[in-house]
Amino acid sequence: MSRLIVISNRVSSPKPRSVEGTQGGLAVALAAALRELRGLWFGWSGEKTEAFTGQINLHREDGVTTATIDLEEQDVDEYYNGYANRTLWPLFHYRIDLAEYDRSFGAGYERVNERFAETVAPLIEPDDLIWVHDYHLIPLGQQLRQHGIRNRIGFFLHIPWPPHRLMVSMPYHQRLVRSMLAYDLIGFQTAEWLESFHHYIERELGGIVHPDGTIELGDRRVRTAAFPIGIDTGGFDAPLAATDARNAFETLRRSAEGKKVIIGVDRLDYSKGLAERFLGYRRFLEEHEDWRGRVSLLQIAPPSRGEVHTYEHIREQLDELSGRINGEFAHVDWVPIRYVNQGYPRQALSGFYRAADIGLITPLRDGMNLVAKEFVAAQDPADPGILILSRFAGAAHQLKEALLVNPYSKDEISDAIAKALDMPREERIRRWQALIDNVRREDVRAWRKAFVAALEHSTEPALPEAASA
Ligand code: ADQ
Repeated sequence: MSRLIVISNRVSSPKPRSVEGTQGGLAVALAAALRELRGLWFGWSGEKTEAFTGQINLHREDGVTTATIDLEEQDVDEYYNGYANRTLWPLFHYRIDLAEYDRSFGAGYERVNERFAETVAPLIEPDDLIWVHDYHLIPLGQQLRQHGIRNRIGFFLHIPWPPHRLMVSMPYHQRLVRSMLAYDLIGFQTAEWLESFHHYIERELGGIVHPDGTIELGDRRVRTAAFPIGIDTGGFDAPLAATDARNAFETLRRSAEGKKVIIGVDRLDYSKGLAERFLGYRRFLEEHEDWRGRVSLLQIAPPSRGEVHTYEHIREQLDELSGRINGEFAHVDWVPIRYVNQGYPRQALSGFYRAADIGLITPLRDGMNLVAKEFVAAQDPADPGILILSRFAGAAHQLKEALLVNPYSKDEISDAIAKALDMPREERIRRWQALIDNVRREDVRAWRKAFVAALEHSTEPALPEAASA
């Protein structure tokens, strides 16, 4: 059986399931895939070093080998804080107003990708399958090829792919996209991002997109497809079985004192639509006086990417906005918004989800959004809460029985909250049943199995012409 080599920007230690604690669903899923396929997980340790040495720190735990490297401060500034998070992240989330173009970012990005390639190449054996993850490492496949790697290499993009007309606003966009032709398989979260990628290939590069998703450009043929990522439902669908989850559930229910609870859980990021969400909730309080004092919003949002200044700005904006809304509506015995800048272990989150009546997940743009699926998985089947979900999250393509809203519209958010609060139990159960069926069926295991199987079969894709010849 082939070995699987997973390469991502950061590597987290694959702890045994019992102590998975704060690990995200993705880390858990990748660790499981690596365990099954005797794998290796390569990436940045998160540590900085004075001068890059390419020294690999190997660590073996629970059947998975992790191999990490340290990066120089300049690498982190230009590659991670720069090109990845100040150029690609905003552009790919349709925020060209926030995208920064700086020659040094592009150079740092290519340098670090090259450092990844030269360091990991000697670890690769001829039969290995290689799976590269996300926007930090788009050109890595090409650089691995330059190091003589002939293995099957797949790439999965966790975030949206922008529409063609936005993509071309980035300097050197062709150079970046052409580098992707070195992969054998390119995966996206949804058919929508896949379609945007196809448009770019056809309109910008003059390539051909075949009905089976194979793209053809010059002598390159690359398979492309949508592989919607799911969650590991195991940790979420019996939330009250674990002590931490039960404590979290009871703490939230007790502090709610019989009031309805709306919950939002997001990394503090402008793509998550937090300001718009607060304003939508404010509109609800304005229009529904009878609900004042009977409902509260718990927003959990741990800060991320603190070294990028737009993230300081969004933080200030949300502090100000939550304070203003609370000042406007609060009574001595009621605060409308509880805004918490802290991360919680997965089990505690599952208890919070279970204790909530509404999950309010309204990103302005999101590759998938795992929180929406975690919220669904954690509900009580006999008395489930309602998911209000942005139509611009990748998850909206699957979770159609949620109340889908335009996250830019205060009125739609307000109306959806009112509808969810008044929804009869039978309708909540009917909607939840459809949602949980999808969350269980298209879970993280199904995602990685589908991707790895497609990668295994990706050599010499059968083109329609070839098939009929
Ligand atoms: P993110 O933008 O980070 O992921 P999301 O999909 O919601 O967004 O995943 C976040 C993960 O972090 C979830 O598992 C969640 O439980 C956890 N998390 C969030 N807030 C937390 C908190 N306060 N405490 C603890 N944990 C918290 C990117 C893309 C998404 C895509 C994923 C996976 O932006 O669109 O769904 O990758 O592909």
